[in-house]
Amino acid sequence: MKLYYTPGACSLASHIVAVEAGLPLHLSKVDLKEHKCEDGSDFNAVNPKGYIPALVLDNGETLTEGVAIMQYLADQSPASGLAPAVGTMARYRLQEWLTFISSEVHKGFGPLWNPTIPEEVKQGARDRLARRFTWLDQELAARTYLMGDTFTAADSYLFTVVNWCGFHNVDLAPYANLRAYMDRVRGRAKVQQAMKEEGLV
Ligand SMILES: N[C@@H](CCC(=O)N[C@@H](CS)C(=O)NCC(=O)O)C(=O)O
Repeated sequence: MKLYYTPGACSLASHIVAVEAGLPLHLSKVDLKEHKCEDGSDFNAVNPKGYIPALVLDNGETLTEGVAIMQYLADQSPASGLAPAVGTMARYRLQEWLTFISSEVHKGFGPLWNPTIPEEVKQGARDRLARRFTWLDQELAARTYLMGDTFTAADSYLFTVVNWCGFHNVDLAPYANLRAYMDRVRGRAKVQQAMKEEGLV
Protein backbone atom coordinates (compact mmCIF):
# COMPACT_ATOMS: atom_id res chain seq x y z
CA MET A 1 0.00 0.00 0.00
CA LYS A 2 1.10 3.54 -0.64
CA LEU A 3 0.04 6.52 1.48
CA TYR A 4 0.20 9.97 -0.08
CA TYR A 5 0.96 12.42 2.72
CA THR A 6 2.28 15.85 3.60
CA PRO A 7 4.45 16.06 6.74
CA GLY A 8 2.39 16.84 9.85
CA ALA A 9 -0.87 17.28 7.90
CA CYS A 10 -4.04 15.27 8.58
CA SER A 11 -2.47 12.34 6.70
CA LEU A 12 -0.25 11.80 9.77
CA ALA A 13 -3.30 10.25 11.47
CA SER A 14 -3.55 7.53 8.79
CA HIS A 15 0.22 7.06 8.91
CA ILE A 16 0.13 6.51 12.69
CA VAL A 17 -2.70 3.98 12.35
CA ALA A 18 -0.69 2.00 9.75
CA VAL A 19 2.41 1.97 11.97
CA GLU A 20 0.41 1.06 15.09
CA ALA A 21 -1.24 -1.75 13.12
CA GLY A 22 2.16 -3.04 11.98
CA LEU A 23 1.27 -2.74 8.29
CA PRO A 24 3.92 -2.41 5.57
CA LEU A 25 3.45 1.00 3.98
CA HIS A 26 5.16 2.95 1.23
CA LEU A 27 5.07 6.70 1.66
CA SER A 28 4.86 9.31 -1.07
CA LYS A 29 5.29 12.95 -0.04
CA VAL A 30 2.98 15.48 -1.69
CA ASP A 31 3.67 19.19 -2.19
CA LEU A 32 0.21 20.63 -1.59
CA LYS A 33 1.06 24.06 -3.02
CA GLU A 34 2.15 22.60 -6.35
CA HIS A 35 -0.09 19.50 -6.16
CA LYS A 36 2.94 17.42 -7.09
CA CYS A 37 4.21 14.08 -5.79
CA GLU A 38 7.85 13.55 -4.83
CA ASP A 39 8.69 12.22 -8.29
CA GLY A 40 7.24 15.35 -9.91
CA SER A 41 4.05 13.66 -11.08
CA ASP A 42 0.65 15.32 -10.78
CA PHE A 43 -1.03 14.50 -7.46
CA ASN A 44 -4.46 15.33 -8.93
CA ALA A 45 -4.09 12.18 -11.02
CA VAL A 46 -3.99 10.20 -7.74
CA ASN A 47 -6.79 12.10 -6.01
CA PRO A 48 -8.78 14.41 -8.32
CA LYS A 49 -10.15 16.09 -5.17
CA GLY A 50 -6.60 17.44 -4.80
CA TYR A 51 -6.06 16.72 -1.09
CA ILE A 52 -4.23 14.26 1.08
CA PRO A 53 -4.49 11.62 2.46
CA ALA A 54 -4.91 9.12 -0.37
CA LEU A 55 -4.18 5.42 0.00
CA VAL A 56 -3.42 3.27 -3.02
CA LEU A 57 -4.15 -0.35 -2.20
CA ASP A 58 -2.13 -3.32 -3.48
CA ASN A 59 -4.89 -4.08 -6.00
CA GLY A 60 -4.49 -0.57 -7.49
CA GLU A 61 -7.70 0.86 -6.01
CA THR A 62 -7.45 4.30 -4.41
CA LEU A 63 -9.17 5.14 -1.14
CA THR A 64 -9.57 8.76 -0.04
CA GLU A 65 -10.99 10.55 3.04
CA GLY A 66 -8.99 10.11 6.21
CA VAL A 67 -11.84 8.66 8.26
CA ALA A 68 -12.36 5.87 5.69
CA ILE A 69 -8.61 5.28 5.28
CA MET A 70 -8.04 5.02 9.03
CA GLN A 71 -10.85 2.51 9.44
CA TYR A 72 -9.62 0.49 6.46
CA LEU A 73 -6.07 0.34 7.88
CA ALA A 74 -7.27 -0.49 11.39
CA ASP A 75 -9.47 -3.29 10.06
CA GLN A 76 -6.42 -4.94 8.45
CA SER A 77 -5.23 -5.69 11.98
CA PRO A 78 -8.26 -6.40 14.22
CA ALA A 79 -6.01 -7.57 17.08
CA SER A 80 -4.44 -4.08 17.28
CA GLY A 81 -7.67 -2.74 18.84
CA LEU A 82 -7.37 0.39 16.67
CA ALA A 83 -11.02 -0.06 15.60
CA PRO A 84 -13.61 -2.17 17.41
CA ALA A 85 -15.36 -4.87 15.37
CA VAL A 86 -17.89 -3.76 12.74
CA GLY A 87 -21.48 -3.99 14.00
CA THR A 88 -20.64 -3.47 17.68
CA MET A 89 -21.77 -0.41 19.65
CA ALA A 90 -18.11 0.35 20.24
CA ARG A 91 -17.61 0.73 16.47
CA TYR A 92 -20.37 3.35 16.36
CA ARG A 93 -18.65 5.12 19.26
CA LEU A 94 -15.44 5.17 17.22
CA GLN A 95 -17.35 6.62 14.26
CA GLU A 96 -18.89 9.19 16.60
CA TRP A 97 -15.39 10.27 17.65
CA LEU A 98 -14.00 10.28 14.11
CA THR A 99 -16.91 12.41 12.86
CA PHE A 100 -16.54 14.85 15.75
CA ILE A 101 -12.80 15.20 15.16
CA SER A 102 -13.25 15.60 11.40
CA SER A 103 -16.04 18.17 11.39
CA GLU A 104 -15.51 20.03 14.67
CA VAL A 105 -11.74 20.00 15.19
CA HIS A 106 -9.96 19.24 11.88
CA LYS A 107 -12.20 21.52 9.84
CA GLY A 108 -12.40 23.94 12.77
CA PHE A 109 -8.78 24.78 11.97
CA GLY A 110 -9.70 25.53 8.31
CA PRO A 111 -9.84 29.36 8.52
CA LEU A 112 -6.56 29.43 10.46
CA TRP A 113 -4.66 27.86 7.56
CA ASN A 114 -5.98 30.40 5.08
CA PRO A 115 -3.78 33.55 4.81
CA THR A 116 -6.55 35.52 3.08
CA ILE A 117 -9.00 35.20 6.00
CA PRO A 118 -9.29 38.34 8.21
CA GLU A 119 -8.01 38.11 11.81
CA GLU A 120 -11.48 38.61 13.35
CA VAL A 121 -12.80 35.58 11.46
CA LYS A 122 -9.73 33.62 12.60
CA GLN A 123 -10.45 34.65 16.19
CA GLY A 124 -14.00 33.30 15.77
CA ALA A 125 -12.50 29.98 14.69
CA ARG A 126 -10.17 29.99 17.72
CA ASP A 127 -13.15 30.69 20.03
CA ARG A 128 -15.09 27.81 18.51
CA LEU A 129 -12.10 25.47 18.91
CA ALA A 130 -11.82 26.61 22.53
CA ARG A 131 -15.39 25.40 23.17
CA ARG A 132 -14.54 22.01 21.66
CA PHE A 133 -11.34 21.77 23.68
CA THR A 134 -13.20 22.65 26.90
CA TRP A 135 -15.54 19.71 26.30
CA LEU A 136 -12.67 17.38 25.29
CA ASP A 137 -10.75 18.36 28.41
CA GLN A 138 -13.70 17.26 30.57
CA GLU A 139 -14.06 14.00 28.61
CA LEU A 140 -10.38 13.21 29.14
CA ALA A 141 -10.46 13.84 32.90
CA ALA A 142 -10.82 10.16 33.78
CA ARG A 143 -9.64 8.44 30.60
CA THR A 144 -6.32 7.41 29.17
CA TYR A 145 -7.55 7.53 25.56
CA LEU A 146 -10.78 8.69 23.91
CA MET A 147 -12.35 5.23 23.99
CA GLY A 148 -10.96 4.23 27.41
CA ASP A 149 -7.73 2.31 28.03
CA THR A 150 -7.17 1.28 24.40
CA PHE A 151 -5.47 3.53 21.83
CA THR A 152 -7.68 3.74 18.72
CA ALA A 153 -7.73 5.47 15.34
CA ALA A 154 -9.63 8.33 17.01
CA ASP A 155 -6.58 9.06 19.15
CA SER A 156 -4.24 9.17 16.18
CA TYR A 157 -6.62 11.65 14.51
CA LEU A 158 -7.19 13.91 17.53
CA PHE A 159 -3.46 13.98 18.28
CA THR A 160 -2.65 14.96 14.70
CA VAL A 161 -5.05 17.89 14.52
CA VAL A 162 -4.59 19.25 18.06
CA ASN A 163 -0.86 19.25 17.29
CA TRP A 164 -1.56 22.16 14.89
CA CYS A 165 -2.33 24.51 17.82
CA GLY A 166 1.33 25.53 17.93
CA PHE A 167 1.15 26.89 14.38
CA HIS A 168 -1.94 29.01 14.99
CA ASN A 169 -1.58 30.69 18.35
CA VAL A 170 -4.20 28.41 19.92
CA ASP A 171 -3.35 28.21 23.60
CA LEU A 172 -3.70 24.76 25.21
CA ALA A 173 -2.71 26.07 28.66
CA PRO A 174 -6.30 26.00 30.03
CA TYR A 175 -6.74 22.30 29.17
CA ALA A 176 -4.54 20.27 31.54
CA ASN A 177 -6.19 16.92 30.68
CA LEU A 178 -5.90 17.51 26.95
CA ARG A 179 -2.24 18.51 27.33
CA ALA A 180 -1.51 15.37 29.38
CA TYR A 181 -3.29 13.31 26.73
CA MET A 182 -1.22 14.89 23.94
CA ASP A 183 1.97 14.04 25.85
CA ARG A 184 0.74 10.47 26.37
CA VAL A 185 0.02 9.97 22.66
CA ARG A 186 3.23 11.71 21.58
CA GLY A 187 5.17 9.39 23.89
CA ARG A 188 4.01 6.22 22.14
CA ALA A 189 6.87 4.52 20.29
CA LYS A 190 4.81 4.02 17.11
CA VAL A 191 3.65 7.64 17.09
CA GLN A 192 7.29 8.71 17.35
CA GLN A 193 8.16 6.32 14.51
CA ALA A 194 5.51 7.80 12.21
CA MET A 195 6.60 11.34 13.11
CA LYS A 196 10.24 10.44 12.41
CA GLU A 197 9.29 8.95 9.05
CA GLU A 198 7.69 12.32 8.17
CA GLY A 199 10.76 14.24 9.36
CA LEU A 200 8.82 15.91 12.21
CA VAL A 201 11.12 14.84 15.06
N1 LIG B 1 -12.15 15.54 3.54
C1 LIG B 1 -10.73 15.28 3.57
C2 LIG B 1 -9.99 16.58 3.85
C3 LIG B 1 -8.50 16.35 3.94
C4 LIG B 1 -7.76 17.65 4.12
O1 LIG B 1 -8.29 18.62 4.71
N2 LIG B 1 -6.51 17.67 3.65
C5 LIG B 1 -5.72 18.90 3.66
C6 LIG B 1 -4.47 18.73 4.51
S1 LIG B 1 -4.86 18.43 6.21
C7 LIG B 1 -5.28 19.18 2.25
O2 LIG B 1 -4.77 18.32 1.56
N3 LIG B 1 -5.50 20.42 1.78
C8 LIG B 1 -5.10 20.84 0.47
C9 LIG B 1 -6.24 21.14 -0.45
O3 LIG B 1 -7.42 20.99 -0.03
O4 LIG B 1 -5.96 21.50 -1.57
C10 LIG B 1 -10.39 14.23 4.61
O5 LIG B 1 -11.00 14.26 5.69
O6 LIG B 1 -9.52 13.37 4.34
